[in-house]
Amino acid sequence: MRHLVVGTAGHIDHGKSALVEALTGVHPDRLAEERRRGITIELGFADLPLPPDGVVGFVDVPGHERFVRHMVAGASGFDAAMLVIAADDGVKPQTREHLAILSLLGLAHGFVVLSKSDLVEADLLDLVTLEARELLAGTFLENAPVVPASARTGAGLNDVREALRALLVSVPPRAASGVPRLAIDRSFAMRGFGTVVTGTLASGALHVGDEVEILPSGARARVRGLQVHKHPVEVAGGGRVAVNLQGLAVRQAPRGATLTAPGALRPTRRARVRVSWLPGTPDPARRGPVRLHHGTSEGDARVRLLRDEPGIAEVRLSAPAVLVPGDRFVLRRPEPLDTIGGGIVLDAHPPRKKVAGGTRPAEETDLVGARVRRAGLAGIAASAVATETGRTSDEIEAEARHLADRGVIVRAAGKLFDAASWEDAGRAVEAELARRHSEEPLRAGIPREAVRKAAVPTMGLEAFRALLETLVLRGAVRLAADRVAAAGHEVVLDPKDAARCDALEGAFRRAGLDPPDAASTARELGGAQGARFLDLLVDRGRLVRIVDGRLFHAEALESLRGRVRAYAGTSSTMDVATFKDLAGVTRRNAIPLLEQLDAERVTRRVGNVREIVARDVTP
Ligand SMILES: Nc1nc2c(ncn2[C@@H]2O[C@H](COP(=O)(O)OP(=O)(O)O)[C@@H](O)[C@H]2O)c(=O)[nH]1
Ligand SMILES: [Mg+2]
Repeated sequence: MRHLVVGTAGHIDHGKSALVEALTGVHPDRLAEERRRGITIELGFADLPLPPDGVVGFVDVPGHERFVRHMVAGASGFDAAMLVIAADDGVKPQTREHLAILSLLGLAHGFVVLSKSDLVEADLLDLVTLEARELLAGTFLENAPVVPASARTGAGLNDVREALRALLVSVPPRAASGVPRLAIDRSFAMRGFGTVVTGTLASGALHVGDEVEILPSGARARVRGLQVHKHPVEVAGGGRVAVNLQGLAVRQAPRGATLTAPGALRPTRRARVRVSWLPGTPDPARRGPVRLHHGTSEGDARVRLLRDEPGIAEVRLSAPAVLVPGDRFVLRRPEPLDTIGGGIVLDAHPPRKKVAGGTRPAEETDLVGARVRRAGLAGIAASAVATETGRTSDEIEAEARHLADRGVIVRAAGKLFDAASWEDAGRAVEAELARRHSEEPLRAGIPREAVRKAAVPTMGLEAFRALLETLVLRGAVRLAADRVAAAGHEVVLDPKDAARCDALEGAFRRAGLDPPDAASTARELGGAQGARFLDLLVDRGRLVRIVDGRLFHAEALESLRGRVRAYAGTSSTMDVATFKDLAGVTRRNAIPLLEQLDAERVTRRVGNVREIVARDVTP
């Protein structure tokens, strides 16, 4: 069944609470003090079933100027508004202020009641209707019905009900998709049940049994029970919701806090916003300290207008708030107390500095793309984009796929990268390789980590590996072990150097598993460039540096592996003495060679023996 949250609005004593009572039979003033003084202080709640179309849940707000903040807290959860203007009193300050607040909060639906119609003659009613129309011109209520009614005589109440019914069938339901978000407007302990919080579910859905998080505190709890407009449900996807929380004290879930899914959102103290001021707001008030009302929370804030971007500002909050792009807020000044403006959140986690290259951070239309651009070569996980933008990881993943298909972003190593930055990174790697190759023409390959640090230091190891793989696929680079080289790079030796290099290799080949001391052999056979030739032989895979740092000829090691694998036909394990005989090496060489085979996962050490892991398939 359709549930619609309709909030009252209007000046004090204009008959809002009386109208709600006349319609629902429930007096919305809950507090003893409210009844004694005859004024509404807190939000009141009452339901009006309108079968077969659904239920209207009224949120009755106080009209007194001192309690406007309670009105703002309630208004953030309205689906539609019922603006009440007393026919015998006309438009008054809080009529205007409430209408301004509803407009700033982006409300789009509602109607007007000219209340206490029993107190005026027809011609006066016409006059007030004119006054109301003038007030509504240019607002979201411009074309809304204006309905005269009397809570006292009941005149016009049917018209009010029909206006409500029209809203019930026409106002689009809130998105049950996305991150569940409920701004808590009441929290209390219920005997035998524990903590109950209420509010309007702005997006997403809640299920009985869900784990939830209260922000900004981060306290966790479990949903024990749910009610929508006072009816127990298993799943709530909009409307006024009461949530019974298990494992949480009332004070841990106060009004103003946000109930959401664990880890789905991140509180912030800074936001980039589009701000609009109510007419007549003086400049100092715009700059001065303000109260920022958002959802059911409020706090001190400062607004810094950005000189080169009209209408855009950065707000700094004195305490963390749960803001999400697209959220509306209201700004009030403390002295004299008044609503001065409001706006819409563009980016709840803006960068500290302007991004080099002048790309604007997070425009409303391109939240994912902008965040990915900003992340640069560090990349950003879809889950991080989700918590900063208030959307689910699934939604971000879907958009990322879409952007990747269009070639705007690149998905690699579990992160999202800006395609242009990714291309730049590839070019930086190629440029670095070209530079290193020309500096050290005798080196067949450059250690990957050295290339990463020089070319793309902000890129993570895994992303860099992925980048190299794309460059390999493009035929731009070649990989060998932990080295990388430009695809076109060849080490060209003159005949004399080639002979020296061959001699050096020959010495290691002949020595087999008892290799000579590398440094002195290199000097002896390779001359001044000897060390370079050794590197070259390693790069070319002719020599292999084993775990203890010594160099062996690759063929000697390969034949050793073959012998070990073949031995697996005799026994699956092998002790050091057996290995010594098998390899024909001294004990001094046996231990490091075994450790090398362990590292290569040819063997595995189990106590004092080796298990042969990599066995010949055919004996
Ligand atoms: N004559 C008349 N008095 C009304 C009507 N509605 C409310 N009142 C009176 O107006 C006063 C203020 O009403 P209330 O509902 O508390 O106003 P609120 O501050 O807007 O909630 C009360 O004394 C009501 O009895 C009405 O339709 N006709
Ligand atoms: Mg009232």
